[in-house]
Amino acid sequence: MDASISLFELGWQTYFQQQLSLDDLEAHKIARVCQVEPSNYALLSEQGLISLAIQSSQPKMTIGDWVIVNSDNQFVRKLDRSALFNQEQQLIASNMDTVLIVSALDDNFNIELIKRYLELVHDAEADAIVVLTKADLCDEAEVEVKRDMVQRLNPLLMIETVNSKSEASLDALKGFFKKGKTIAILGAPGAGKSRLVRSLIDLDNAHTNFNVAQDSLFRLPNGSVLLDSPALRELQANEAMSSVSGFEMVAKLAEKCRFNDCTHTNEPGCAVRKAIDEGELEEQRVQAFKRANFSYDDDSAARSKPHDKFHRSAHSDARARKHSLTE
Ligand SMILES: Nc1nc2c(ncn2[C@@H]2O[C@H](COP(=O)(O)OP(=O)(O)OP(=O)(O)O)[C@@H](O)[C@H]2O)c(=O)[nH]1
Ligand SMILES: [Mg+2]
Ligand SMILES: [Zn+2]
Repeated sequence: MDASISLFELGWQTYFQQQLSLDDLEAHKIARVCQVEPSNYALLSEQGLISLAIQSSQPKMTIGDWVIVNSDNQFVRKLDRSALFNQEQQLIASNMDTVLIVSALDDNFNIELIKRYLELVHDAEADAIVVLTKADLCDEAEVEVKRDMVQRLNPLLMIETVNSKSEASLDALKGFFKKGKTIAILGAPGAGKSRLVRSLIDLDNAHTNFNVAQDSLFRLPNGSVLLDSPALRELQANEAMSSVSGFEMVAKLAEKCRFNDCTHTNEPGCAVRKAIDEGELEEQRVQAFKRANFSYDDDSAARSKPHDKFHRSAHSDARARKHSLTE
């Protein structure tokens, strides 16, 4: 354990500072959950690693949470969160400022999955940056088309294109990592997440991680913190799987439609409509499939109207307030 660790290096921000009482400042310790085990939490603090037994009297906590403990390392309280990923009552990660949504530009490019990840990030009340990887595997025109497709989801969305042949493309991203920011990553298997992290982490710096078993918090350049955990990896993989399998189902049915260019709206002999009518397929899935496949030609509605939800999210008052405190 690195003894010289400061709260700021762990991602501490004004938003949390403002929740402290005089007692906290004089007698208590501040720590951040970096690992959740079956019977205890591992907490990182300026005083080192703390093991906190999980008790039913405590609120449920997750990786990223800030916790106040007393001088005997007993739980005092959990600080309010600035962001939270949770699914079906399961807490997955908290207090991440920015989530990188990583997607490859090659044949695995999946606009529907990017959209789904954006929804998760929006619900978590964090900011999203879409990182499109493997630009070296597509020609420039294709990169532009795919990039536009993502931008259409939200005109204010930050998008960075990177490729492993040119480290220069990472500079824009690196510039974004500010001291005290906590970053998380979402992306399908093979999207290039590990490669991205490897190129972002300062390998010359021996203190890249916080030396905790099963590291969940890593140091990024400029003093930001990368939050990673098994639960987060499970979440991103599940989303990727359901997105792909849902699409495959629609694609398989579409092969059985009478017309090759069937739009699955009202054509006779449409196998997709039949499956919907018989309750075997959700209309939503089909709409998603169409958006992902035909959005250049026949989804003009989506083109002229940015996705309401993401659009709103960019202007959310609560978030504006929260972030203005941390700047
Ligand atoms: N050509 C090219 N290959 C890349 C790029 N980024 C990643 N790759 C390759 O894609 C493969 C998968 O990359 P990873 O970084 O392991 O992907 P990941 O998202 O961490 O995958 P999982 O850990 O399985 O979820 C590796 O063979 C990388 O070398 C890129 O920009 N260009
Ligand atoms: Mg990986
Ligand atoms: Zn059809």
